[in-house]
Order: sequence, then C-alpha cells, then structure tokens
Amino acid sequence: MSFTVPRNAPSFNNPQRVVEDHIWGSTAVARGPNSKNGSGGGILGTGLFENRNALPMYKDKPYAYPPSHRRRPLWRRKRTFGFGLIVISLLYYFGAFQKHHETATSSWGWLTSSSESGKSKDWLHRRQRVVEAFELSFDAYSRYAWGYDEFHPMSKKGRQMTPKGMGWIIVDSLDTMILMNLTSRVTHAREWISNSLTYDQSQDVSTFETTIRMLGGLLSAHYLSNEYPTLAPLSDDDEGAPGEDLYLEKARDLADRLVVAFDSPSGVPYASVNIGEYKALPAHDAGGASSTAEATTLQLEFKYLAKLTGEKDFWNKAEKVMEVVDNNAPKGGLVPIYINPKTGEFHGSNIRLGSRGDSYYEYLIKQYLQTNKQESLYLEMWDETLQGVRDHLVTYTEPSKFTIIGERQSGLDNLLTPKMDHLVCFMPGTIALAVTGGLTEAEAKKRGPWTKKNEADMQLARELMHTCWGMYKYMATGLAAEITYFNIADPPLPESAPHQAPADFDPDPEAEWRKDFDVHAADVHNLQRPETVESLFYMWRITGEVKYREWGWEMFKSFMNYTAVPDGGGFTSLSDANKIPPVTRDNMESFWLAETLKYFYLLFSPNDLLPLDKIVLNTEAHPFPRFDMGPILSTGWQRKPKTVDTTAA
Ligand code: DMJ
Repeated sequence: MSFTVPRNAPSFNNPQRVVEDHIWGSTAVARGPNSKNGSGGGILGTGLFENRNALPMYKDKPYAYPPSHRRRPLWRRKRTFGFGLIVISLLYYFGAFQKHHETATSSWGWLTSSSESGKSKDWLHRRQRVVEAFELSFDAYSRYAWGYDEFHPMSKKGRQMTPKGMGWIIVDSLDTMILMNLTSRVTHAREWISNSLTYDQSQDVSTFETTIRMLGGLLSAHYLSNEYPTLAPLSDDDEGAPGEDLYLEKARDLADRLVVAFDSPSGVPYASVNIGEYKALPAHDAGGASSTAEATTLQLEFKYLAKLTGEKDFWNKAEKVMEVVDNNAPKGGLVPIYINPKTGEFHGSNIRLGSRGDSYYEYLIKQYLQTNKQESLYLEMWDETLQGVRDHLVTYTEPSKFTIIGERQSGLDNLLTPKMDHLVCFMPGTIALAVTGGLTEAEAKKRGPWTKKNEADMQLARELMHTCWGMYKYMATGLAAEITYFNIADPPLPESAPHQAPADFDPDPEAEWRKDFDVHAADVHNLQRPETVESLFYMWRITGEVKYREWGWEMFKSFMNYTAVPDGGGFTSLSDANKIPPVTRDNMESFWLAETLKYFYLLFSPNDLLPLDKIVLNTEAHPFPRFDMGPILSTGWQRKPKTVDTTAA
C-alpha cells in the first residue's frame, strides 16, 4: 500500500518544522467536543502560551505558571519594566532580524531550535506535544466513530463489539483525559457514560480485557476525580448533571456482572462472561483453559473495588485465584500460560513472559504494593519468580551480548527460544519498581538497606531496558515489531556469564549490533503498544537518568512521523513497521489512548504527578491508590511450604 507521511503529521527531523507544526495543530480540532462548548478550544486554541494557563495544579504546585506579577515586589517590577524598555529599543533598531528570531524560538520553535540541539530541553513543551497527539486521536474518534468500541482511522469508521457498545475507547481514555486536564472532552465522555452506557446486553465479553480496561478505567476515573478535583473539574452542582458517583456506580454494575467468572469449580475465572445474563463461559480453545495472565490480572481491580464498596466477596474471589495458582508450586515461580478453571491445574508447559504470561508477574509485585506492603507473600512470590527468570530465561545475544528474556515453550527442561514479544518490555520498569517500591533509586539507597540483590536487579532492569530500546532502533520506522528474535549461543549463555552490550546503537545499516536482532516477516506489525514507554517511564522516575526521557522522545517522534493518518484522522497501527513508508493497518487501539500516550505524558511530566510510591498503575495504565487493608479486608490464604528451586536450566 502506498503511503506518504501525512501533511498534518509533522516530520520531527525536518527544518520546515515550524510550518508543519502549524498545519498539524490546525487540523485537529475543528469538530472536537471542545469546539462545541468552548472550554478547551482545540489544539490551536490551546496553543502553548494560552494552554499554560490551563495546565493543572497538582497539590497547589503551579508547575508551568510563570511567577505572578501581582505577587512581585515593586522593585522587581520596576526593574523588569526598565529591562523591557531596553529590549523594545533594541527590537526597534534590529526590527527585521528580531522578528525572524522571535518566529524561530517562540511557541512552536523549540522543537527545531534549542531542544533539538540538546541545549535546553523543555519537557513541559514536549509533554504538550503529547497532549496534542492525544487530542488529535480522540477528536478524530469523536468525529468519525463516537460511541463505537473500535476506531478505524483510515476508513474513518467505527464498529461495536457488543450490540449497544461498551464504551471501549471512551472509558479506556477517560483517566488520561482527566490527567491531561481536557475538561470539555471529559464532560462529553461523562455525559455519554451517564446517558448511553449500559451493560444490559446479552453478549460474551473477555473477562480480562473488560476488567483491565473498563472496570479499571472507571475505577481510576473515580480515584482521579476525587484525588485531583481541579483536573478536568466536574460541575455536578449544575442541574441535570450526572451524580458524583457515576464512575463508581457503573464500575459496581459492571463488576457484579463480571464476578460470575470466578464461579468455577476451582475459583480460577473463566475466560468470558455474558454480561447481560450474568453467565460465565470457558475459552473456546485450549480445552477451555483460561490464560494464566488473564486469570491473575483481575486482582488489583477487584480488590480496589472491595476497598471502595466494603464488599469482601470481590476481594475473596480475586485472591483465591492466587492461592490456586501457587498451590501448583510452579518451578522457579514460572507459570505455564494456561490454567484450567475446572481443576485449577496448569494446562501445557509453555512458559513465557509475553502474551498470556506477562501480567501474572506484574500483578505479583503490584498486589504487594497496592496494600501498602502488608501482604508479604506476594513479595515472596515475586522474588522467587525473578530468580526463576534469571535461572531459566535470561541469556545474552551473540556477538554483542544484549540481555534478553527468552521462552521455554516445552517446559523448563527443554530448549530456550530466543524470542521476546514486545509485551515482555513491561519487565525492566516492573523490576525497578519492585526494587525501590516506587522511590527513587537514590532515596531507596539512602533509606537502606541496599542489598547486592537490589543492585543486581537494577542492573538487570537497565540491561533489559537497553534491549527493548534496541528493538525500536532495529526497525526502519524506529517503532518496534510485535515480536523480536535474537541470535544466541548454543548452549545459551547462563545469566552469570560476563556480558557488556554496546552503549549506543550505531545507525550504520551494517553495524555489528544488528546481527543479534532478527524480525520475522510475520511479526513486523506495530500495534501502538505501551510496554517500552511504560518501562521508560518507571526507569526515568526511579533512576533519574535523562537518557530514558530522551529515548521516549525519540520514540514519540517515530509514532508521529509514521503512524499519523492524513486530514486529522488520528494515528493508526502498522502492518509493517520495517518499511518506509510503512504499511498501515487502519486500527487505533484503545490502549494507544489509555496507555501509550499516558506513559509519554507522565514521562515528560514532573515526578510528583502520580507519585510512584503512593499509587499502582493497573496493567492498562489506570492508576489506583495504595491503601491499608483495614478491619474488613485481610489476606485469606497462606503459601504451602515448598522448596525454592534455584537450579539453572
Ligand atoms: C494492554 O491491554 C495491557 O497492557 C495488557 O497487559 C497487555 N496488552 C495491552 C497492551 O499491549
């Protein structure tokens, strides 16, 4: 398919950038919800300077506000005034030159001038670019597919997944819009949720996807709108406005329908639920087995709901799954990717941290953090698992020695397959989060104890982050493939082997490092996935190393350059990200709005927006608060004693 980089998406490497910024900015808004009620004004209307005044104040810290003139002492105002007079005189004498200079460095000029040359980076400006990409995406969806669950931005069409729709994109995006302070869009979404969203539809839905995206989206909207009432503020006092518990009421209604999934003989949830009939259904394949990751990635959501409602049943059902999984005594803490809801036993022996396995590991450590480190058994399980990953899955590539996490497709006693789904790239960030609990590395060291294991885990996180970034650098568009293979030694090098990958990715097409990477023709698609920018966000917050922000910015530019749809159409997944121009796929995933753009936004935000030691983000990037279990909730199970396996494969 032929493809030209659309005019409305800027080339970030191009000297014509100022002009293109203007075009990009001006196309996005026209019929977005903001233009309707005037509170947001769209991209051009919320240009950089104007929008500064709309930037959120977190905990009364006006990050982006210039100091107020009204509060300045008189002497300072005089001095400024005097300085201004001098500048005006100079401008008068050097008129033409000065005019040109202003154009190059004012609102849009930062990308091509100082920031791009690396002299003075302005992360809030970069963050504003992310907001604009979000607005462009969401407004295209609003124009062409409002209320639909899917959005196909090239054909400008929507499609429902259920008879009346689930609000898939609207609900998944809601908390990103709250964080970005996009008030009128939140109001529009909220109206739709209040007036049009119903779960009273006879339709099978995925237990996991509906929980992480819809239940998670509603719960985090509830949390954020209470925790940060100045962000996208509600006007509930207005007559006819939806009530303040709208998100929680919808979440409760949905959860009551989803919770039937847990009513299996073992307590392991079935893969699907008919939400209209409150009826659970086993998966159609794998002998009715559920994906292990799916069964074990519902806990943060149902536990938070239990905390909010006081309904312990949600808690009990969610935690029971963890007990059943752990009773299988997985070797090295590594779980096969299927589990049978009838028996509670694993099905098959395929072990990977990619699809169907990934978020089991993620939710171990996040459950520990969610309840303020009161449930130490989840930390134990995480620690066992990470040791298992080192012993059985970590190896190094040839000849450059990148660190990878491979797969054991026929169990731990059989071959290591040197393959990483993009999904595995949640690991570097999650490992770092586990080490510090969300504190910065420096603060964690200061508070101590800082162990050799902590040091080694941070090292592993850094090395894996580097490899995940390499997966982007390897591709022609700078956007990673869905799956990357690697060249490894036979037998694979053990985790203890000396290794030192090159620090930089030489852009030469013949560069040595490229020999270590391999992308198969079937895997060249890019689905706008978040895992790498998710990890960059954690790595930046925890290590404070600016290179992670820089990598994120480079990745963001690749998305802008290669996935934008012409005529303000938003952004699309790619069928081939290894060609220039790329082959487009005509689909915008809801996690583009819920996760990928949210993580870019957070990566470029000040660190006390959603402080990492106070919250947990669910696997769909929906933030929930950490909490104490209190008198009602408690851990209802204990681990059976078992020997921890530390044998290297
Ligand atoms: C999201 O729905 C979640 O991040 C999930 O854990 C994995 N798949 C997608 C994004 O890639």
